[in-house]
Amino acid sequence: MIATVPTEKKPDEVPPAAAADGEEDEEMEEEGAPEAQGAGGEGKKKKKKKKPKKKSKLEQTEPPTIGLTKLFPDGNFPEGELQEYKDDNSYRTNSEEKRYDERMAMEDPEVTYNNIRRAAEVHRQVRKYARKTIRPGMRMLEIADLIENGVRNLVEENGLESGIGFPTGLSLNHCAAHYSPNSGDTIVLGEKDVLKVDIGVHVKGRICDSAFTLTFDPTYEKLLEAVKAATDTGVREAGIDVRLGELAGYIQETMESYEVEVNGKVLPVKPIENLSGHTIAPYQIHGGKSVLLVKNDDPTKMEEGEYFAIETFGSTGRGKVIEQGEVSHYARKVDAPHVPLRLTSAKALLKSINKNFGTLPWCRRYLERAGESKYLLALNHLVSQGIVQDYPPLCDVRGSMTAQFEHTILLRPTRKEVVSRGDDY
Ligand code: 57R
Ligand code: CO
Repeated sequence: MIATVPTEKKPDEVPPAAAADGEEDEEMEEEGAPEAQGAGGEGKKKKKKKKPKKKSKLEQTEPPTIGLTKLFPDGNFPEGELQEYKDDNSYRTNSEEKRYDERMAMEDPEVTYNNIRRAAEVHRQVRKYARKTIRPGMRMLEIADLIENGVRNLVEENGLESGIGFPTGLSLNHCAAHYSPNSGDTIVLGEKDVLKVDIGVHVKGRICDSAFTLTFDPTYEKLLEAVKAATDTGVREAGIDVRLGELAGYIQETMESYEVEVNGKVLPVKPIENLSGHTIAPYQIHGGKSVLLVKNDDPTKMEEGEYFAIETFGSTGRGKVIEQGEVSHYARKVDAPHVPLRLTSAKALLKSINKNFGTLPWCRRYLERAGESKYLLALNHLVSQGIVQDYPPLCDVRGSMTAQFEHTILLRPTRKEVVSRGDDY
């Protein structure tokens, strides 16, 4: 048998597998036949109606259930929105050295951007379903479940490797942050409510922290517009070597350029002075740097390689929040003191917290889901011993309305990547 270099592929040489799904045949048939029979087309065989190409691409279901590693089998997840650095960091865009650093980053499992991108794609797909499904009349517990089931399915929850990044924030009206329903919560979403949906997704501790605001009547549309614009200003003006106090000034300027007319009364939109964006570190939602929303003299600079949650909060009230209501949000302190625990139940609870959450934030429902019950005494003991931090809901004055929009950005060596950007916000 003389080995010849094959000239052109003869039909029966298609690898057996492909033939099976008839996809190829379709092609072949399509391609071959008509042309072959001379351009004149005499005796032209009637063109068989091409049945629609069976889309091989797996589509996400509704509600979302398919793990994203199934939808992105090559493990490469979509890059976010790219924004170039300005001024004396604009050289980075085409810097060979910085491009090299990024290639190295992508090869390093600790630094690769693929983890945050996978978390961000989960975030986009879950919020897409949430935005079209959340409606007045639904219980807050129901809304929390639909979001958390989506996140757990799509991120293919696997202990501390991948899962929910922090408690689903569903703060309403004058409450701006850190409210999530506890078991037994009976609150129902109302027609006139302004709902902040703050969702966290993590892959190997890289947390995608992004939030949006929903309202079901036009009264506060302008408030949402103001806060969305302020967050986009923060995202646009963020960059390597940018000082946090200055960035806060740009955010404040945009926010205060808006006003809202409510029942004929014109109200200024105020940035909430004691809330902030923040750096995000592996398994740590607050990495230590805060991006406040009112101009200040914080000279701290943003640095290459940092992850920032750029979030702004606007209010028609005092523009200041206080801790109010029942606590749902908790997190073990990163630098928790190693104090001897007298309460054995507290020792056991801490063991469960370390196993299930480590330093990732959690809420009471997640503790119950991990099998804990009658834990409140032990939990309050861990809080009083300074081992666990409690995060009560943060609210402006009753009657005021607050809104939030948030994106996670990555300060890559060559450019800024808004990893959580979507076609919705
Ligand atoms: O992002 C326990 C969580 N965060 C979830 C998120 O800003 C966070 O207080 C923390 O679950 C814990 C704030 N800034 C002062 C430091 C000036 C709040 C508001 C936004 C939020 C929810 C946040 C804040 N602090 N940490 C992240
Ligand atoms: Co945040």
